Amino acid sequence: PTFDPSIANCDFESGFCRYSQEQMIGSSWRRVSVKPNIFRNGDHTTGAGYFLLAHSWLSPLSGYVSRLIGPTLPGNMKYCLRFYFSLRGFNQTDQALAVYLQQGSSQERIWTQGEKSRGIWITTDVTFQTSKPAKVVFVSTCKSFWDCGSVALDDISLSLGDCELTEGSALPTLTGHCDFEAGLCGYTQDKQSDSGDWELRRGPTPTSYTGPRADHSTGFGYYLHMEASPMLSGQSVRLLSRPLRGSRGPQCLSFYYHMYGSGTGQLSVHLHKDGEDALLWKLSGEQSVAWLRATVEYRSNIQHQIVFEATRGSSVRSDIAIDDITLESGPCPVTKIEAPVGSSNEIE
Ligand SMILES: [Ca+2]
Ligand SMILES: [Ca+2]
Ligand SMILES: [Ca+2]
Repeated sequence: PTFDPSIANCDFESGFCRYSQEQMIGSSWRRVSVKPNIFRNGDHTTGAGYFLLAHSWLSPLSGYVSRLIGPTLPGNMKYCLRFYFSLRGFNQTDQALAVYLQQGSSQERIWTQGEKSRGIWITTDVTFQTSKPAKVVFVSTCKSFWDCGSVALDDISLSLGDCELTEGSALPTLTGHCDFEAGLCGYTQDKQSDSGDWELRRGPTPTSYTGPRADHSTGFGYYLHMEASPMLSGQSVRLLSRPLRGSRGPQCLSFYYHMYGSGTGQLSVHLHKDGEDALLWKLSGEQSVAWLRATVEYRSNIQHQIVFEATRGSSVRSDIAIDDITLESGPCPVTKIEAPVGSSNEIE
C-alpha cells in the first residue's frame, strides 16, 4: 500500500489533526482564533479560522520550548513539507521557529527560519529524506521573555517528492487556480466598460491604513489591486476570466479578498453570459485587515465569463485586492460553521 502523505496536512480548523504536543508546563502551542488588527494576524486558511500560536505571554515562565510533533512518516522516501508561519515582536528570531526530523531519540534540524519579524504570513518549503521512519517536529524556542514575541503556524501540507519538482507555487497545482505569481493566468482587463485597470502589485500598497501588506499565496508574491488614489468615487475596475465552458452541474469559485481601509467601496463578482452581467457575490465597506476567503457556487449551462469588479469608495483609503482565485467543477466543499472570531482564547 502506498503511503498517503496528506495525513500530515493540517489547517487547524477543527483541531490538531494528527499533531500532538509534549505536555510540559510552559511549553505549548495553543490553537487560537482571533479577530485580526494591525497588531495581530487572523488565520491563513480563511482569515477567520484557527491557527497555532506560541507566545511568551502564554507561558508562565520567562522562556519556553514549544514542540509540535507530527505523525510517523515511513522511511526510504523523499518528502516536501510546506507550511505558513508569521513572526511578530521578536528581537532575536534565530530560534523562533525550527523544524526537526525526529527518529527515535535522535533529532536533526532540517529547517530554521531566517526572516525578520514582520507580522505577515509567509510560506516556506523543505525537502527532506529519511532512511528510517521519522516524525516532523515544529519547535519554537524562547530563551528570554524580552527577546521573544509570537510565532504563528498554519496550513501545514506534506507531499511526496522534491519541492523543487512540484511547481513553484505554494499550493498544489490546480488547473483553474491563479495566484498571480506569473501574470494574469488568462484573466484579462476590461478595456471598455470601466475606468481603469487592476494592478499587479507586490508588497504593501502606497497609501497607509489601507490595502494588504503582502500577498496571500506566499507572503512574497503578487496580488491584484485597485489603487484608489488615481480614481474617483464610484469608478470601477473590471477583470474578466477567459471564456469558461458551461456545465450542467454546479461550479465552485473561490478567492481571497482584501478590503481594509476606512473608505473601502465595493467588490462584486458577476457571471457574464449572453452579453449581460448577473450578480453572484457582493461586499461593501471595510471588512478586515486580513485576507478573507470567499466561496461562490454557481451554475451556467452555456459558455460564460467570471467578472471581478472593484468600485472605489469615498476616500483614498479605499484599496481593494484579490488573490488566489480557484475555479473548479462541482459543488463548493461544505465548510463547517465557524465559531465567531475571537470567541475563544482571546490573546492580549
Ligand atoms: Ca487555519
Ligand atoms: Ca499571490
Ligand atoms: Ca479596465
